[in-house]
Amino acid sequence: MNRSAILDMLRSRTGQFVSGEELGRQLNISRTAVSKQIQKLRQSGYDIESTVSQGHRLRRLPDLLRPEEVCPRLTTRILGGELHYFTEIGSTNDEAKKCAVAGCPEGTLIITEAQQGGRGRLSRGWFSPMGKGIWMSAVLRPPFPPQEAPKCTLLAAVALNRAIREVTGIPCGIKWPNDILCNGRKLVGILTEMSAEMDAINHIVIGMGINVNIAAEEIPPELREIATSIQIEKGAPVSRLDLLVRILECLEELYLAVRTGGFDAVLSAWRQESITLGRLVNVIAPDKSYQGTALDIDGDGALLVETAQGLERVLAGDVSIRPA
Ligand code: BT5
Repeated sequence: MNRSAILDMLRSRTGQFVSGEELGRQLNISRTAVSKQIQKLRQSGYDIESTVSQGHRLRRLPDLLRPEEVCPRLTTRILGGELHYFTEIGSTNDEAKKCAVAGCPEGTLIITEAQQGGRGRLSRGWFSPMGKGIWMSAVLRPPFPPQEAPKCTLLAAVALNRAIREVTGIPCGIKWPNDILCNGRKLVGILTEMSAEMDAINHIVIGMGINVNIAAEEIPPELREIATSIQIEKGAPVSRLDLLVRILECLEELYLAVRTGGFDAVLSAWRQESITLGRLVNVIAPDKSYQGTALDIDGDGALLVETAQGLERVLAGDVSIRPA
């Protein structure tokens, strides 16, 4: 309480000193109590300078995804109604699943600055360095049947692609089913997980990993050929906060549209923003591997691939685009 009030006062005069006495007077607490809270703010990543003679000043507005920064900027009704923030965590999807089972409201978000055990599909790892990306998961409780769930990945991909293009201007596109690529390298990964009964969804967790301000040399050697970041593609860092806010707006807008009108609009937007359709692809499906031309997605979101042996319908698997 005191901490966020202190932060508000420093923020409203960013770059200027505010004396400990003034802060204490406004909040009716001692200067020692003020210093303690300032210390905690500093530990959580705020760049605050303190001097004995002048007091405290926030040097610059931080690019942290803390609730104090995010919530005042949100215009969404559902997403972010509850926001759980971590400096570091194993995996935001694991935390989101725990919250969902414990009954958290729809739209709950888990956001972290870093993940120790970030996950991709099939327990692959997800590189999630501190303060350099957006690593988050959203809990949804959609009214549609479990068979529709895989299309939530397509929905998230359209929302993410749209927001990234708008905020950064970089030429990214969607690769079926869960990647956003830029110049052939992966910028975003999406991991959708579900808990359901035969005919109803308990909850869906959509995990999103967006490489934002990672420099080329910070990408681990084993990912250098396949991964990229917005900073690398744009040639300059971008505000994670601005991007996060726009992503949540796009995601909620599409989700509300799907709840009332079904997935058709998402599927056609996906087709337009896809970089998979019309391309030669290698498919590694759970039961076999083959090559062919990606023709379309069907009403279930499955990828339709024309092969020498006929039409294949891909519901799960890895699809790589072959160089033109
Ligand atoms: C994905 O899996 O692309 C889904 C990634 C989802 C990550 C988010 S972060 C927030 C939430 N919490 C989690 O624990 N997960 C979600 P898949 O298609 O299986 O791709 C995984 C592969 O991508 C790895 O095996 C690596 O080759 C590569 N990879 C790992 N980290 C990467 C990164 N930061 N950028 C690009 N590629 C990466």
